[in-house]
Amino acid sequence: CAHPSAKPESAVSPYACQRRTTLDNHNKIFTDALEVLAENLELCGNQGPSLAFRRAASMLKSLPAALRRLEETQHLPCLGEHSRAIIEEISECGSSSRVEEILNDERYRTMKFSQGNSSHIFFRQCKSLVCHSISYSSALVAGFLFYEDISKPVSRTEASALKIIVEEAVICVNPSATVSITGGFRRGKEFGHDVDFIIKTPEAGQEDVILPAVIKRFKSQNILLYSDLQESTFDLRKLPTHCFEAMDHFSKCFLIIKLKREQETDARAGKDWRAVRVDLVAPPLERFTYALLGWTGSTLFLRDLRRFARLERGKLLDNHALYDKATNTFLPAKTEEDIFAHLGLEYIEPWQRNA
Ligand code: DCP
Ligand code: MG
Repeated sequence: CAHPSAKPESAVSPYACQRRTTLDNHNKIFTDALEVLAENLELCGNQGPSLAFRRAASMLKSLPAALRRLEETQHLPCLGEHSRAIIEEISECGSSSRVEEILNDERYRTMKFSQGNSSHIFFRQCKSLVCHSISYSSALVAGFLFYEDISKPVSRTEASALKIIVEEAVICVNPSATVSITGGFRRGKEFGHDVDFIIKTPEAGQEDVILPAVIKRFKSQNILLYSDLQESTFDLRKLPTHCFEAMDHFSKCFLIIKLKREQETDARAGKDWRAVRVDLVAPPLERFTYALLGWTGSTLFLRDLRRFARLERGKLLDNHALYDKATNTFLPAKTEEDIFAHLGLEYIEPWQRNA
């Protein structure tokens, strides 16, 4: 990827945070193929090489129109030899033989089914939890118990129904707290693998007590199927942290919630609910904006935003803070616009962050 300032104003940036990526993908035929290649590498543990395909796909998703001729790729960033070859083959033959081979590969299909489907993040959590302590085997049990439900995509309607449930519980515990949807649904997606919420508490210290109280309430309502509460390990004195791809230190919980079905009922089991994965995060008020930006994603957008901050602006960004290395100061932000402004970036709306 070339230096962005070396490019003319109209050129596509190599950084996802300088591109507007809506869900309107005009190059799906290419991006689907590149993502299969990336996923296959990830399933084999080759995270590094897979990122090149992810970046190529992400760049193509931001284009305002479909690629018509191969020559159009000449001036585009983030395309290595491999990605170009795949695009060329698809342009000429309609498909890529390598991608077809992967899609038919028994190993890929098995791996994808066992950990690569929409519930893979949950299973990764289960695996790491079980490694740490035998008592956490309940995570694995819950994962299998509700496997069928949690591997099904969650719709926007279901997410809205959950927002009402979460909001009701949060307000009951603390009437001055507010709940916002983050993750893919904030970016306008119609479906997600879970529903992510961020809680804002105006009084200091409330962020540490609100989640246990909300969990208790869900339990008493008999809608809690599984909960893993992670207490805050956030320490202002330890900022800035230097592991920018890592998870944050805020108080959070990973839940499985029973959601009543509005229309159909599962006739076989006489079951009128489905299990849904829900994540709640409660940062301290003065960290809220950075946490909101981080939890809104997409993962690739945030990865590039942090990389851009570090490489192009000498600043460190994570879910907790924005730090200026030149002046050794933390940069305050009341809104997400403030963070983009500190980085000298045009503001990108949440629905344009689907990189
Ligand atoms: N995230 C984070 N720290 C965590 C967990 C998640 O910063 N401990 C970020 C990564 C994502 C966003 O929060 O950008 C939401 O995570 P998801 O895995 O739920 O991703 P999406 O919501 O984008 O995808 P999906 O629609 O599949 O749920
Ligand atoms: Mg999500």
